[in-house]
Amino acid sequence: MPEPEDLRSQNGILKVDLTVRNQAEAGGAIRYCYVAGDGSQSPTLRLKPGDLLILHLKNELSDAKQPAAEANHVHSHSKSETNADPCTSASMTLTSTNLHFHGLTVPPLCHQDDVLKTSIQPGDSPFEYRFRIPANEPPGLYWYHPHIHGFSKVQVLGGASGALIVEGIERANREVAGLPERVLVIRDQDLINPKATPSKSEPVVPKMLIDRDGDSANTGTGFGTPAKDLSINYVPVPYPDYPPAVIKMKPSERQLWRVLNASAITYLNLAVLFKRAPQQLGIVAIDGVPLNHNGNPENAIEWRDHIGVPPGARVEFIVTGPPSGVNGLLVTRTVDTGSGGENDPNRAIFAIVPSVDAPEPRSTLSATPEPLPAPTLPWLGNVTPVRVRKLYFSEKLEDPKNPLSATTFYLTVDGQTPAPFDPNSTEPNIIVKQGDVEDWIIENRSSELHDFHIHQLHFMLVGWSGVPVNEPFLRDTVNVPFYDGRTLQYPSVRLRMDFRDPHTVGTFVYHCHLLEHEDGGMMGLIRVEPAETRKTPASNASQSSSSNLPGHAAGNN
Ligand SMILES: [Cu+2]
Repeated sequence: MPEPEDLRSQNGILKVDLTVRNQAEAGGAIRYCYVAGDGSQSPTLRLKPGDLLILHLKNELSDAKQPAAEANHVHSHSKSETNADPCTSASMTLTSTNLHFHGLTVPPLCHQDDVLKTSIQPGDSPFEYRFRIPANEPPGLYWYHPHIHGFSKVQVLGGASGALIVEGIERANREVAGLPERVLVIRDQDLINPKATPSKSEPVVPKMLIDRDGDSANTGTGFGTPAKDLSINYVPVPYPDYPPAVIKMKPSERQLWRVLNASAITYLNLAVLFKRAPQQLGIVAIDGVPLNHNGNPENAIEWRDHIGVPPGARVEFIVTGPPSGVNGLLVTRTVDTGSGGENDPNRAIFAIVPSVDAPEPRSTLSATPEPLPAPTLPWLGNVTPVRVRKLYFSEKLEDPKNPLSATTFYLTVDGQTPAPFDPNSTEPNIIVKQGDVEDWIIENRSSELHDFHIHQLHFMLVGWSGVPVNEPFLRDTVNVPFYDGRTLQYPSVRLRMDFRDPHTVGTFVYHCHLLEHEDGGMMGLIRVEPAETRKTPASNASQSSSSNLPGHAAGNN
């Protein structure tokens, strides 16, 4: 199993040329990839806090139903029709693309991290992304992927994603200083063998059903046809036999594994097994933020023998490789996605083979790091929220009597009329003042898991279905449990949302990170207004009173 190539900033700058390409495979699946100027595929971008990223993105996507040469020919002809300004284009088609820098607190502006209006077409000249990694960005694993509403799933499922590392995790946590580090990008893709019969080693499961999204439905058994195949650093691990990829490690070596779930819809529940026995994994960071970001050194490592990772999330953990003579296995255990959810069964991802002459991973963390300065803002968990909002995930069948009819996906602010996300709407669902901290209760009224994500900021999980949890760390993506029809109240998460950073000012989105749900409308619009535009004290409490303020910083200026 290869590792993605590293592109590192030098003298405070990382200049990258990426071309996004796609191609139809023999079986009909369409694969997507970022190719860098040096030929590397979907490289890992590595920058230090404060560094400048200058990324030129060239769109060479075709509709991929025809041979590549012919497709290019077509697009060279259509060039003159597609020269709208990419900053205001808002064109959302199969061959449009853009980039979202998932987890980074950079402004939602064109050339930075706007996904509402920014759209690059085939034939456009290379589009420049240009921003600084904020000096206070926590060191850890972030990622980049396209975010064209309606077409996010097809591009990400096809493979359009890559890791971005804000360097210095060893400065935040001495426990990882000097460790070899390994970047593991887990993607999902359409089944390579959709008609295969189950492996003989699997128990027989009920006949495969199709869920509302058109994928293999949750069998509730841990076995059966998965909704999607997985790949690890682009090496597929296909159903039905899951022949694992292979990595070698020096016997009992400690490494930092930096895992990105870049799946479009697949939940992971990772474990490392030696002779079937789950091993202790030392989590040091979640969603790009070290666990001791709250200033508590005792919080530096959280030991677990399995780790749930929803689509879009990241987890970074210390793993000790198997001793000589013992092969290990990275697996994902089954995830119960609910009766309306996809089938995410147990499966192998890669085998770990101990070997004294195993090559070291591509990168090793500094053994003598300078400690990171303490955060300047008070810990989010110690801030009292200025208000509480409630939102809910829901789904509606077009024909309530027919469970196979089309489904509409909603993410609604309580009190507003449920409506799928409207890309033409300029009216935000939520208006917030920069500087505020709010609590959001996100309810799930549907029978499948949803995966709440908001751009531009991190939040803290402070409640789980009404029970305080006060996780002492931050996330940017969180699983919201499904409704099984048996509880008096809908399941929910309570999140402490952090709008204190001035980089959050502007208009951006929150959505379900199961991308077929996002594409289907499970997304909302939020505007964070600069602290100084407070009109009246009353506008704090009411969205409608402030909704007529002129838009700003929405990426269209
Ligand atoms: Cu969802």
